[in-house]
Amino acid sequence: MENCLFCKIIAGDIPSTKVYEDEKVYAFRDINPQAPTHILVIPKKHVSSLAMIDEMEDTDLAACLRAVRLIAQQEGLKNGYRVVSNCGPDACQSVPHLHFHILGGTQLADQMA
Ligand code: DGP
Repeated sequence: MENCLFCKIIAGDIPSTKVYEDEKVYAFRDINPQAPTHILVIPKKHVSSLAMIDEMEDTDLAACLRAVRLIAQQEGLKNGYRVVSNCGPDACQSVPHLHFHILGGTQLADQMA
């Protein structure tokens, strides 16, 4: 998708610190980490948010969630981690390309909002 920041990251037009990639998924470190481990997992096929998943193949969505588990293992998040997908303005979604935040490496706040 033209003018999509995360599509440009997938294409390599904007640099990122890659932690995982397969044919359906790309994952990289968040530029503004909110935990010692903060990774973004995104589908390579553009979809703007979870609100639009009917536009996605189930296999692409499943690949993202399987990648989350693999990355958590790779990052040594043995004591747990949080997975967040901000969806729309009330959730302060700032990049309109579906992404799953993996947050971990410390005791996270009990409150989520
Ligand atoms: P959200 O607010 O849920 O839409 O999260 C978007 C995240 O994307 C936010 O935590 C910061 C991150 N981000 C924005 N621009 C870049 C970038 O150019 N590179 C990287 N690595 N992360 C970015």
